[in-house]
Amino acid sequence: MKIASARVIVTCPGRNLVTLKIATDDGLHGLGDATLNGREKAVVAYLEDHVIPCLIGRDPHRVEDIWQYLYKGAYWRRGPVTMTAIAAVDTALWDIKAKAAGLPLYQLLGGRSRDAVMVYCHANGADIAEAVDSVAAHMAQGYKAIRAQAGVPGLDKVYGVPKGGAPYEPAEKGLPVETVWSTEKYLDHAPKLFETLREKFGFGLHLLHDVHHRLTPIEAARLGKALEPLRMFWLEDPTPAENQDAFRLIRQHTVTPIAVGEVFNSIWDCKGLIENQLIDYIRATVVHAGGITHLRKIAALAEIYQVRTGCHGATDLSPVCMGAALHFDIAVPNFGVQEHMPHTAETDAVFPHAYTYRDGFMYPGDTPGHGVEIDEALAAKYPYDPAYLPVARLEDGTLTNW
Ligand code: GCO
Ligand code: MG
Repeated sequence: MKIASARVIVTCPGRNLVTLKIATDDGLHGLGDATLNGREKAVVAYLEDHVIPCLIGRDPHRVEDIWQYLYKGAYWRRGPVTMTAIAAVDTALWDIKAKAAGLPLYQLLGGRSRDAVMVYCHANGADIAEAVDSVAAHMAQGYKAIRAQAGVPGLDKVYGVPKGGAPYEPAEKGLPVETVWSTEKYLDHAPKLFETLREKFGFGLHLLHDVHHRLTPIEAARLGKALEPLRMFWLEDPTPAENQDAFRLIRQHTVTPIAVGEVFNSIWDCKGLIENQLIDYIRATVVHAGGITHLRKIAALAEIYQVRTGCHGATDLSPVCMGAALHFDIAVPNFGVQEHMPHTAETDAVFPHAYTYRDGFMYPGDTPGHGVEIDEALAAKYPYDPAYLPVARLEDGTLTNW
């Protein structure tokens, strides 16, 4: 079997999504997600100009060799654009391999380690009362793990909290929107949300919270300590992780579990955090961390340090990534939880899929491959529409982490 062709498909059924489709001379095809939120066209060019010409004629079964070829062969290693492009190829090749075998992808990854994949959803509100209602509504849908975010008094726009009750979507049309951030206003308010949630709903529910890289290590330590009695499932991205040692300070002060890694793209980004047991959950996922091939290596490293997986699964990761992630999740021994932000109905129609949600859990399905396809005619009806993540400034105008 040989790779006969490969194409990049860009579609915007509510948000921009990039898909790589690889076809073989045997008539099989595989799909890989190549979406890098706000930088979509960079990955499109990387794939079209530099990767696809090198793929034609290769044996698609040689998944590891092609991964090494694209990683080592570029000389310029790592980085989100490169690793997203490699991930797209890798996911499409695993899809082809599993289809050729007539098996769901998880069977090629060692088979199921569990019956179902626990997922967490997003609950949010303009204030604590609204966030409480949103948590109640998600509990009614069966979710066992819920991420809660609430507006902060004195701040107009807060990460994770949409305006007007719409589902949260991080990217906005047009050039980047500027938002204002105040750590002082947030830091005293955040514990109140979780105190209220525990008072209302007790401790039988997993609660998660995303700090979205906003705090310094000592501020993060303070928040972790304040949240300790509320027994969080995790506190996510408490501080930026370029300097992995920053997490030592957080760890010295709190036993609140820490989750990091949605922006990571290689094992080198998380090596120190895992080996020094500075985190509890690693959030790298298929599309931004080099595909199934590389993510398995990250998970294997994490396993020996009792760090569990918690794959990123926001709406900017397409259904193709979600499908592949669910096969990974159900197979990997040290699975923790999977993020689930449901896509719009338009997106689900463009990407028919075998995966399903039921009562707090997701199931990858048993279709050969990763179980996600693309309706190209429908995809063509939604042309690319530039959108960006917001930027954040402090109240004095200083640019800060969004
Ligand atoms: C999450 C993330 C997202 C990101 C988004 C960026 O935990 O789901 O933080 O909301 O901000 O995926 O593209
Ligand atoms: Mg996050």
